[in-house]
Amino acid sequence: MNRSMKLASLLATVSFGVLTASQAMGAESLQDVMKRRGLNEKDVLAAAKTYTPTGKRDEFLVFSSGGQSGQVIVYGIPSMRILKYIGVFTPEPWQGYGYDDESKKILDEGSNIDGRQVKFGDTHHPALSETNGDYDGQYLFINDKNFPRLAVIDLKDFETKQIVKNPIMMSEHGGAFVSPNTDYIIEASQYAAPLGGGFVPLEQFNEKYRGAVTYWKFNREKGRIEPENSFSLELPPYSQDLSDFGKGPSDGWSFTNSFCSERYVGGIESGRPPFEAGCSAKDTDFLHVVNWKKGEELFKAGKTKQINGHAVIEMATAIKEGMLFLIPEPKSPHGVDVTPDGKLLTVSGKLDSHVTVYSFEKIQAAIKAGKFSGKDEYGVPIIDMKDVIHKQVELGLGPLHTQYDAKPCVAYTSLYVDSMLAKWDFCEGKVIDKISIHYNIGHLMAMEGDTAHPAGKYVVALNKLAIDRFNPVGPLHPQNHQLIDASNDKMQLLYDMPLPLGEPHYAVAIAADKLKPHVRYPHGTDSRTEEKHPASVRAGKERIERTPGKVEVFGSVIRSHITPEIMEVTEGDEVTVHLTNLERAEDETHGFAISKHNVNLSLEPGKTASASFKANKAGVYPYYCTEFCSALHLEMQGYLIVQPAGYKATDVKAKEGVTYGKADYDARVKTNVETQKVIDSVVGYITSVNYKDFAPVVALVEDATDQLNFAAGAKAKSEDYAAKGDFHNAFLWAEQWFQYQVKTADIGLRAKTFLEQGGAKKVK
Ligand code: CUK
Ligand code: CUA
Repeated sequence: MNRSMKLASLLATVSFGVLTASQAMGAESLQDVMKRRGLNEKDVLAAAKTYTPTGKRDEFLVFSSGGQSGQVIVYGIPSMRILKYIGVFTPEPWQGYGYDDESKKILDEGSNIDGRQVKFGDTHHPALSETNGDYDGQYLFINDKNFPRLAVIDLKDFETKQIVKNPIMMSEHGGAFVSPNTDYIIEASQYAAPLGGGFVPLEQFNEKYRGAVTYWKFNREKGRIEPENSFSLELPPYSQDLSDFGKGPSDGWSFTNSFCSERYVGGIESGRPPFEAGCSAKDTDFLHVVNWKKGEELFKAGKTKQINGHAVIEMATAIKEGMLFLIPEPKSPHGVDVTPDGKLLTVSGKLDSHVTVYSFEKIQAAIKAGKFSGKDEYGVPIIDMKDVIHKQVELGLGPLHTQYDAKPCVAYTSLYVDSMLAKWDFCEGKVIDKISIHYNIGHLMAMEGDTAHPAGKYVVALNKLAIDRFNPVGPLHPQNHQLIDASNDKMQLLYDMPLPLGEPHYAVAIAADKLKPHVRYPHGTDSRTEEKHPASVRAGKERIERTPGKVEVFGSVIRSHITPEIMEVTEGDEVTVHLTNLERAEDETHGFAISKHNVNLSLEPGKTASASFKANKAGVYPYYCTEFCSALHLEMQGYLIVQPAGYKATDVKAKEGVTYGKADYDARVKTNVETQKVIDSVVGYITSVNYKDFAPVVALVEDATDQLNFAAGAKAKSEDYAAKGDFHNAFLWAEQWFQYQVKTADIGLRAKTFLEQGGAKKVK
């Protein structure tokens, strides 16, 4: 813009009265903005702590449960910017999850519950894989409370790779939690039921209903759970709740708390008090203390009972072998969290104002001495609470969950009823600070706060209700994640983030530099098996194979066309379309959707995905790329032609809208030759500097070289046609030659900018 144009546009704005005089001058001061938006100094400080300028990245990544959406939400800290929704127990159309054949296999099988395709998941607790008790950035696990399932997400590409269904539970809650080296992932039942399913009358609750914990064996090399190497432990019909694995000195043990050890069976409809009264009557419930290493031995020795083909250690065996103990815990407990050093466990009672800190050493001493206060009705030894308490600390009303700080002895506990978050010292047993959060905090999340080496700095309050925090969007409100600066003893509230996807129970935060996800897949990858896709193709090898009643398309996508562009099938054919994205450029994803066929693929660079469908209705169905991938994205199109049975093709040639001649061809070639000069100058610059020291540029150069080779191919075809005097086709191929040049130039310029901004040095 020159000065007079600038002036004119300014005048135009001012005359509409939108801006004040000082803004029209173009420079609002910080004071002006504070005044205009009603911000005080504290607000501005909070903003400065979270605001993340363009191009800057977050220090931590959060994986939050997506609650009833059945998905996982990924966001950054401190910016609180949402980066991804990972489809887990429900379809996620953008990623093609639940639409392409490869992911359908995982989701459909994992959602087939007793012959019914279930369409939601109640995701609760995400868990990151650990090595020696610390996050390693490799895998994420998440459980589903409603259908007893557990999913494995690979953090190489943030995709769901496996869903395992719990073979014996009817509901669960206390998962997913991983052992310090991710050998096992725990899943604990919630509401007691007959193990393995089936009908048993409620009158037999005490005798026949049971709880359980499942120890899912994880094979890290394969990145998959091995159901055949997993086992469960039968537990009394108390409502088991959350769990945690021991670490360090407590490695080999796991802990699961419970509520409703009253074993109340309800019956409000027949005039009895409701569950809420019957399940909270006693002053204490039971913390289950399990020697899972012993359990593993028993499982390997075959001392188990098979239920639905799954090995279960019976309670009687566990008691006899000394692998199961109970400790009373006050009152309606929720959450058991092992300290980073593995020496202590914190348990909170929802109806108690204390947190109780148990000493693992004292627990072991009591077990060794055989010092028990008695047995429960099922014969499980009960350890006396006062023998094993390290400290009881009064924190406030409704304590729920605890996470740990980088500073030794410092913990954070959510106070649901008080709507506060407490920072406290569990060694000394004293409160350091309390901060009001907006409302009804459930879980909380400190950075790597459940590992052996928490990172401190921030805490997020996962509030159950948002109430009046955000602009109203109807009776159903979003949930509210509140970011708190916890780097000092005194905590400071920084930011409210609405999460509108379901009730996010729990979240885990990992240092961003521990994650090393792929930028692209190796050519032709089936992302769900992580192997070479048998139907992947290289450029130029695209084909259509036909057998009676079946059509299989082996196609490709690349800026800006789909090969093939015409797919002719016959009504009634079973059709499978496999598409490989031939791109290597970062973020060059193409989509693929066919009109009216519920086909939607996401094809990230290198990926091969497939869509199978029956061509059940004769007609003409446009297909197209669903990602705005390039200037000619809208032209990335084709037709699925479904011919009626018995249709005979005519030999009349299709008449196109425009015919081109020699003058068109010559003009096109002239432009192409000039374009090539621009490309050459960009290439000249790139090769004159140390571009090989910049990995992303090397990838871009590979990509540009590809496109340039395609350009050379198109140029050759165009010259062939011109030699034959067919200037119509010669022009069209020259046009395609130009399209490839444009893509080359686009990539080349991206590389050049990267080099210039990255401080590349001359080498020749
Ligand atoms: S839970 Cu404790 S607040 Cu982990 Cu299901 Cu929701
Ligand atoms: Cu590919 Cu749009």
